Amino acid sequence: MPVPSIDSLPVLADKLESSKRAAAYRAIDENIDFKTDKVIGIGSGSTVIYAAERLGQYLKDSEYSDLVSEFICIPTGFQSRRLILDNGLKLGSIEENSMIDVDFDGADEIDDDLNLIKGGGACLFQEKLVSTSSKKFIVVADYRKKAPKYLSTNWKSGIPIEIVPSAYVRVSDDLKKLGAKHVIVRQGGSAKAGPVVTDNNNFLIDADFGMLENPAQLHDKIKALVGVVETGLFIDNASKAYIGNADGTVNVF
Ligand code: ABF
Repeated sequence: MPVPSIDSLPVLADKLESSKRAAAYRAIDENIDFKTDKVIGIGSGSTVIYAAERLGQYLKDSEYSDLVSEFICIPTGFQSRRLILDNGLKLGSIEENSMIDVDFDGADEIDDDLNLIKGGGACLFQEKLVSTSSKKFIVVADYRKKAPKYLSTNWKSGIPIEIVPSAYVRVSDDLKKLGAKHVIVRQGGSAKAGPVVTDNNNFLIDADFGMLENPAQLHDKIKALVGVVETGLFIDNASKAYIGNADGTVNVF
């Protein structure tokens, strides 16, 4: 079955979903070299669902199927493992494929310099491992994710930071000394659930630092704290961002 052209797709009733689909489909169409790329990173979140779906469409197209069936897809967590398998793609591991050709992943916020906040889905460590192991890192997002200029942690839950569980008090105190206005250890769905535990058996802290005029410097300071595994600030890492609009058009930054 030939890959449906983006222009011929049925309109989705939900504008947000349309924007996510348009961004992800175009990102796949424009950033994979089907002849030379072999290892593909598949990130997490609701936008990357459409990236995996698009790759699944290429897999069913006789012109591409032999090449796509050989692609090895590297996940960033449980959800993306399922996305890869559910779309008929070959699941691989970063242990066996430490050099990735192109990675597709979502973001919580994107600034003018393509610095990102990620980690709302609690997979930030694997997402950073995969994106920084990739020759190209393509961000796919809807229109709500573009910051006017700078990243700002006020409107949402802050900068996600993965930490060693026993260090949560110490890191929380140190983050406040660095200027965080609010610091919370992310909790599970119910009052009884306790802290969210990542795939690496760590906790997550969400730290509100307001507007981030120098995210690189803040990342370095947070990363240097004892107990911090990784931050959700992705600095100088993204190659391009595909941001879908409500009308189905896409802006590429
Ligand atoms: C993951 O999914 C996270 O890093 C980020 O928090 C989130 C983006 O999700 P969505 O595509 O649902 O907006 O990539």
